[in-house]
Amino acid sequence: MSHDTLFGKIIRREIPATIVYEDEEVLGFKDIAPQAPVHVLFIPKHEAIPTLDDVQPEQAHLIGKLAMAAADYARREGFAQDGYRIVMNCREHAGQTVFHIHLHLLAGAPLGHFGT
Ligand code: DGP
Repeated sequence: MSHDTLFGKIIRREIPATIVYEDEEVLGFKDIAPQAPVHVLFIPKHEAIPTLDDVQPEQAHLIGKLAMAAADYARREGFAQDGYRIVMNCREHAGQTVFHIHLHLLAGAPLGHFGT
């Protein structure tokens, strides 16, 4: 699926980002507008899927890859024991603004509860 967004430009290094994690399938970079002391976005590098609702069964493993990348990063950076939150926004009511699926990792302080 080809659906280019500014995250595609970050993957291709066409626009700058602070990249903090990379493996074969996943790129992790700091959010430009952090909502917590640690706020990193994890995205699939090879498939630009617009939303979670567009993920096909054969692509489902990518969601696990994003979560495992976030967990690996948390362990590596030393805040896994204190804890963290992962969030994926889907479409308008969740406030999704970039239509290339991404997992938010939020950490570094106690986080407020959320919902509305
Ligand atoms: P969402 O609301 O789930 O679609 O979150 C998109 C996030 O992307 C938002 O927290 C801000 C971040 N963001 C938007 N543009 C850029 C950018 O150019 N660079 C970086 N690093 N983050 C961006």
